[in-house]
Amino acid sequence: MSKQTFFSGVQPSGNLHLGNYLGAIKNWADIQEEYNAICCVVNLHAITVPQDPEELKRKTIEVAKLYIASGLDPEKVTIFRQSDVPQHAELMWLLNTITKTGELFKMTQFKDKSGIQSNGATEKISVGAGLLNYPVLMAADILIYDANLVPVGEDQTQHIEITRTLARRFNKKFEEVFTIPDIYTSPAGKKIMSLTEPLKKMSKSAESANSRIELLDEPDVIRKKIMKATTDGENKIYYNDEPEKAGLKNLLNIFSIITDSTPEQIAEDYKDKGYGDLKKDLADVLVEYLKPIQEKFNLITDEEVLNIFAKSKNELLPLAEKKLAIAKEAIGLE
Ligand code: AQP
Repeated sequence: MSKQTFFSGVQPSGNLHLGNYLGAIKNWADIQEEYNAICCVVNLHAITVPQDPEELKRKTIEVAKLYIASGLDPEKVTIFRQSDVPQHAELMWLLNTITKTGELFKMTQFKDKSGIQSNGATEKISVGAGLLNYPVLMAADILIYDANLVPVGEDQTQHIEITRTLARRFNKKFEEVFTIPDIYTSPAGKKIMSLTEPLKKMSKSAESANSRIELLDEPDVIRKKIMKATTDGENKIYYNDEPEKAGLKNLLNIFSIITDSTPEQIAEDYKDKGYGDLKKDLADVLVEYLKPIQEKFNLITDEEVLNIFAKSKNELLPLAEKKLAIAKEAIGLE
């Protein structure tokens, strides 16, 4: 029986962090043998907010290196650059015509990044239309390869829901063209929170680098960030959902995921100790955890990545062309 396909991606929009790894990339590596895996560096998504051209090129290669350093085997996984397959953008246009603007204005990511007010006021929004249409491009990315599964962090589940809606809508309005993909979020790493504002998710684009552990952070930087992480004044270690304990909860979650334990167990182990002890040990464990990824990253050359992009492009272009042609024919364009 042929394998099912998973599709996912990361934007080269900054420095990849622990949230990107635990919420997404690690899960791809875990299931790469079971699936036909397609892992994209979504550079067209990255330009929905301003990017420096040279930096964008550099980060696109860096993200692919981090995929490989995180355990994705380029012999088995198709690692590619989104802009190398222009059919994604063309399919996006087709899907745009069946997407309602109201659906897009509702998206949490759009609201967060555009600063839209909760009263829905839109007149003052001056962000690019690409940011609004971000989920439609994501739908095209997924549907063009008939992906069965999309492993993402929790913040992206709303975008997969709209992908499913658009696929169903297209299939009903025209013909059965698209596979309806399932969402996969790992129970443990689906939402790693900011170290400085623990009620918000850890993010590449957050202003303060202290808010995130970057995958390529040096050991002393990791230690400094963890020791500075926001907790609370109680200095008492227990695991619960009170907003005041959100910083501690996040540290316990991270600790448990990377040591293959449970947050409750870590809290029990440290119940007679202070936050300083917990943070010091967590920093040590994190340094060791990221070391193999960093070592492998340093061995991969830009040339290797560019060769992988070229090979993947050749493999994917005919698939994407074929699917796009079917969609165009269903609409009456071909
Ligand atoms: N904090 C997080 N916890 C768990 N998963 C996360 N992801 C992102 N942040 C966390 C997951 O990482 C994958 C790639 O994300 P993306 O590059 O597409 O953009 P994003 O979701 O908007 O992530 P960032 O890091 O916050 O980037 P910026 O700041 O550029 O927008 C996705 O699967 C995402 O769910």
